[in-house]
Amino acid sequence: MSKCFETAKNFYADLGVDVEAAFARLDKIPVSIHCWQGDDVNGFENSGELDGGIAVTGNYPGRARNIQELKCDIEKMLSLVPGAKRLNIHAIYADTEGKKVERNELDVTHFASWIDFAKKNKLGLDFNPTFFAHPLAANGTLSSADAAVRKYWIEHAVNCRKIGAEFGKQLNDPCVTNVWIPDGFKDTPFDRLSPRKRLEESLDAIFAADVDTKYNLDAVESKLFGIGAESCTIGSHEFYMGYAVSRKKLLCLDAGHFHPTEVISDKISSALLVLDEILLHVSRGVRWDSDHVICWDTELQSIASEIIRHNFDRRVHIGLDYFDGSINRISAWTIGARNMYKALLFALLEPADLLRNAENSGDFGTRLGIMEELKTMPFTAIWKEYCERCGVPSGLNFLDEVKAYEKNITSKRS
Ligand code: RNT
Ligand code: ZN
Repeated sequence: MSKCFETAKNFYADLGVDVEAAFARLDKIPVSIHCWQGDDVNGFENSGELDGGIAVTGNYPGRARNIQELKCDIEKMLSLVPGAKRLNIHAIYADTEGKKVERNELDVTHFASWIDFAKKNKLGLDFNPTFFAHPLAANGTLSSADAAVRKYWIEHAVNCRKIGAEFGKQLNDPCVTNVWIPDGFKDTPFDRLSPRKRLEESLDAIFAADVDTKYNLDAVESKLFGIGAESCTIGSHEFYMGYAVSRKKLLCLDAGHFHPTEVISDKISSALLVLDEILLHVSRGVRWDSDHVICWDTELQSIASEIIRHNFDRRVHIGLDYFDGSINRISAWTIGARNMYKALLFALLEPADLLRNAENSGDFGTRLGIMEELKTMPFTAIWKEYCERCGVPSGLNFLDEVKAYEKNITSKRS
């Protein structure tokens, strides 16, 4: 234990904050890290370009080209990130050993190697049906006017819920299976209602299939707009908020899926008044849903603080969702994930009693004073100690590891 840590701990103790208790609580808050930062949301189907209104920009060399490379990269990234971790995968990451398997024919056998990987690395698994990068997704999926198209995607989603339940069962840790669809219109539609009715019907059909909620939790993700769907997104916030509340599903709030000045940190407390649990896709939009690597900025801190202040540790499932192909992907992944834990730790070090008392007595000057003072507290020493206890690099030395890995592994990929 470093002298710096001891001193820092005392600074926090003076405010009534127990650093050891903060560490113990953080150890139990899992963050679900997405697999798709490693390969620009490509997956292994080779079915074509990424579409659905999402885009990865940049062509930094070294993208994982197959499942072995991706798993190797994930393990590298995990070794650089402290805390309890889960892994979030998409249906397009099925391990079909080179065989073409239609998405409505996927089953858990195609993910057996991911279950082994999760066991080996002591990870819970989360899952997503993939409703994009597929010829049948060109004109809508679950809201399509074509019944055959809807049927295909309903079957895919049902399969994915069953796969999710198998993950939950085999890992003895429930899986969150999240539905996001890209459906929408580039130009102003005449009828916004009919596609929404069809989406509602399709979702009801998907969730009618009997899947054990002990092992699989269903989430639905809203969006404001996507590229090529600028004028109307069928699965809007209002649509899914109503759907999640009326069907008792998890609502997924993605930080990049709202108007640029709208923040999801402000939505958590309202959503949890009417929902048991929610899912977050922690991301960073820059002007649009650009999925930039998450920085330790005000909004990230506010998201973490909302969870910690109200003891939502179990009710908020924290997932990450960003993808940047313009910088070393392992650093992108690692920096974003470390920031999430950093924000959670910072939130855990708030003198909650002092702040609550100040607020409750109407002393907002004291509240502001404490909040500002916290920004110059010796947080670095606490963060470094937490990383060390987790056996991961505590500072910029994580970049040395990324560099060495790049030299020996990723730079050799063409
Ligand atoms: C798209 C959604 C969705 C995807 C992933 C890959 O805007 O955010 O969550 O990013 O499923
Ligand atoms: Zn998302």
